Amino acid sequence: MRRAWWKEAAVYQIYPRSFCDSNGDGIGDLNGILQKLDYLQELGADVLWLNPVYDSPNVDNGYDIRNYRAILSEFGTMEDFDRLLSEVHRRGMRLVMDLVVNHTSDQHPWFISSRSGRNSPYRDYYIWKDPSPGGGPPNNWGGCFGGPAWSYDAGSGQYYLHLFTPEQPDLNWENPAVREEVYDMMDFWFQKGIDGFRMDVISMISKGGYADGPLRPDGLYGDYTGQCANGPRVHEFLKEMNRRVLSRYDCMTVGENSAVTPELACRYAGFDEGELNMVFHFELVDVDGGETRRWEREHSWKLTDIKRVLTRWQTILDGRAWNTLFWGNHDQPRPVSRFGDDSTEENRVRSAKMLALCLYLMQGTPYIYQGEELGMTNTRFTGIAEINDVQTRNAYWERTERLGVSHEDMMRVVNYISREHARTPMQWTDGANAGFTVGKPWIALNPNYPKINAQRQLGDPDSVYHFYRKLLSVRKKSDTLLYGHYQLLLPDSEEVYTYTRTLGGEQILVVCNFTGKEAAYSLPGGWAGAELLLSNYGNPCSGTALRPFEAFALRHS
Ligand code: TEU
Ligand code: CA
Repeated sequence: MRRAWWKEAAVYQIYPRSFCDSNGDGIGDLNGILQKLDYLQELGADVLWLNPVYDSPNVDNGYDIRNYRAILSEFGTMEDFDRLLSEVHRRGMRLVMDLVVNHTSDQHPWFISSRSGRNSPYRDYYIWKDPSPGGGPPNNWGGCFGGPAWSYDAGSGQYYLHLFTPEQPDLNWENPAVREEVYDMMDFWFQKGIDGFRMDVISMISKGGYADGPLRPDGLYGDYTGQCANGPRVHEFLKEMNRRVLSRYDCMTVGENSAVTPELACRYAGFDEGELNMVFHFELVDVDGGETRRWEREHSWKLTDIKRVLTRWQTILDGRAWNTLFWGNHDQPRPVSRFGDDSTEENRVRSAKMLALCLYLMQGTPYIYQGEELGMTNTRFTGIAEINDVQTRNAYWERTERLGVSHEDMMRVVNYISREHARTPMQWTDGANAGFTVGKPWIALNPNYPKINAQRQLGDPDSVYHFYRKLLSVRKKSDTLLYGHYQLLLPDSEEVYTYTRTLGGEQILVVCNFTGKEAAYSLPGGWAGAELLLSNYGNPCSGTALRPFEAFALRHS
């Protein structure tokens, strides 16, 4: 058991644009976050991760960075940032920034110069290729957010690569000067005192060739994943980054790694590899096809698939690397609507608590996305005009216009899976605009805020909020929960997820009913009379059945 503060911490993810607006312009900002630090500390958040707050034209809400060393003016100033950082530290919490270095904005000075001509000193900062011999883009790759992954520049007669939108050109990591710039910039933020980075699509920085990819399910473009994810030099680059920057600070790092397996995670985040501390994988949020088949009609999941994924990650990483635990983030719909049940108030509250107990008592660092601790739900969209997110908008147009999907079918999928659900403002009170802003919010609120809000839950000891608080404190006080081995029980049940955590002579039993009905269950031998650590019903399981969405943890030594 190797202790580390980032293994024992709980991370709270803040989407600054939608968290709290301090000056009435309808956009959340740094001073808004500052106002809520007591709330976050009370909850038990140890680390705050901020989605990008850098200067950006906001084509992809900050994931298109124009200046890595400046704060977006809508969010405040560098003085505001410095004050926020010192107030976070004063409370004994830590602050982690988003590092977006697979690509920049097309408005970044490097790209403006790069695009100015083949002789620009910055030309090789990006990935430029000649047209294919028959004319047209160098290969068939499609961008992650629709359209081709290449855009033509008439001035120089070449194409540049962008795995996301055309306004997010990919940096050329083969160029050592690019890597130096990145390390320098990271150093700039560490010198300010930040405590780490969440690294955006970091598994994509090394490209392994430019051949056509297999056609995607939509048939429109080729898939670049095989050549761009986990490319040939990615470990070399991360080891270099670690040597040059990360190893010099007491920091935490988490890579966002699409297409990562547990075996690969042991390389990226292996204890002795000298790369990253943890990685996000997408196998859990992909059990309903939500990543690979995001815009397809049907989405459903099975509890046995969830168990299979989590058990593989819990088992393979144990003792070798460290897990991240998350049900959602700013790119995913709300977990309670997706994996729980938001159809009645009773089920919403119970299932939100059950999901938290089930996942956050596993081995790994919990990542709680803002509003999850209130059991915030998906909202309802009736048309694409209500949606800001570039991914959802592009998918809507591509699929309705080019693939003939009907508006109704497309909106049904959007209402299930769009990442816009996660971006409706944080619900603080039952007052105007949920207390998020006194102005006009940049994005519509979920109309359920008069019922679901922080103020109300703070005053209710049975709320989802208080359950999260208790859960995080129970986790932090128990070495068995932090470091114990995981073992799955009842692998074939589609109703009950149950597992143990064991360390030395102590064992903890976790039992969760994933259904809104009673589920047959009896405690394994020896557990009757064990200490109840936590339950979403407030009392131990009775008899031979679990109540709807019942979840509890027992300890015995
Ligand atoms: O997302 C990476 C990524 O792979 C996305 O395609 C993700 O699967 C998708 O958004 C799910 O809806 C990261 C950021 O988290 C995302 O917000 C950015 O838009 C993207 O990178 C580009 O920087
Ligand atoms: Ca504001």
